Amino acid sequence: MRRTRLTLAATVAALSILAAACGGDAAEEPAGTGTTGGAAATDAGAETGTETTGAETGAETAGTETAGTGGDYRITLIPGVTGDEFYVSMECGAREAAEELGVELDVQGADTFDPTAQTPVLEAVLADPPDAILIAPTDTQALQAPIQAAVDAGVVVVLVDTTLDDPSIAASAIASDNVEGGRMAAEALAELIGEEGPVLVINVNPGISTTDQRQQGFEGGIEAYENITYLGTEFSNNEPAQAASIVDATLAAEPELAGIFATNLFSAEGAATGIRNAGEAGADISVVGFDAGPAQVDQLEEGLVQALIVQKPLEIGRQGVEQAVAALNGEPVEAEISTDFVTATQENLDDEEIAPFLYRDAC
Ligand code: T6T
Repeated sequence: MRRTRLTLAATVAALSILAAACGGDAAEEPAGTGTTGGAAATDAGAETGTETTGAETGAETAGTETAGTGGDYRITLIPGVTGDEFYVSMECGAREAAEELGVELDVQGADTFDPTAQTPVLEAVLADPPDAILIAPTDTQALQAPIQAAVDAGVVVVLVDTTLDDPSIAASAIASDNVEGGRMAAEALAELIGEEGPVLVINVNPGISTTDQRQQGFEGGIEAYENITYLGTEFSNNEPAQAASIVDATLAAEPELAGIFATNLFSAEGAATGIRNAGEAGADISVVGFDAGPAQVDQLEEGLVQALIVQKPLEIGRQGVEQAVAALNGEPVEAEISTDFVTATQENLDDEEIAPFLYRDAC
């Protein structure tokens, strides 16, 4: 099968400069031990640096304890879904910060990325309210009222990864610059396909802030290429099998398909499976995926995917705990923190600027 080999060196260099301009890109050294089991609380260490941009907004004075660092605070992390290596890596960063600051961290999550599954998890957590929660809301609207209930119960809320229609109820919101990530994906895909041909986006579901923004950034970026036809966006419901079927159906209708941007880990894994299943018919299609779970890295090595836009979930988790503790201590917090990306290709996977950011399946 012929795969479009990577010619992304120039793009990666340009994007690195851009990323540096947008918030720095110093090397971080994650390393950890222990276990992570989705909703199970575990102790683990992880090293990650913190280079982010954000607007400092003065003190939030939630919480009543006056500990020097972490006091006896209890913090619960509620990821978008359990078993997703993006959130596992976020947990690792949160655990490291919790250990350093001397706070107790518990992780509770639903096993599907779905507001109807996540809301009862949040409600159960609030039955015995912790001092703070870090939460990745699975829908910008549906989680607004349940999270407001947490705030009303006196819990400090920090949004991690995804956000709400009105994030002002949270002490802090920490996320990748997802519009920029989508734009980076458009640029990488355009280069891979020689700036011409039909391209498709495989997204998760509408209403998720992160992936909506990636789609938006991609659409904004791709319209600059007059010989690229944007076929639109299909939704995978976070199911790899559904993403693979989308590739199959699109190829049947559009055999000249040149490229795919898949906006998250499961969509990208499924897109790559779809390409593999297509055999020769998929041989010339380039795929740019978001995230960097172990299976995605394998697919990159196999040549089914040509580039991965890699987030920094360890950093998001670490900063989430730091901001929560600052808020609980009545110290200044940053209302919004934006983290950057690296772009992984077959050629640079082992580089020290890339390898530390690949996601973990355990802390
Ligand atoms: O891409 C991440 C996360 O940023 C997004 O909000 C949901 O999907 C992932 O967890 C990957 O599966």
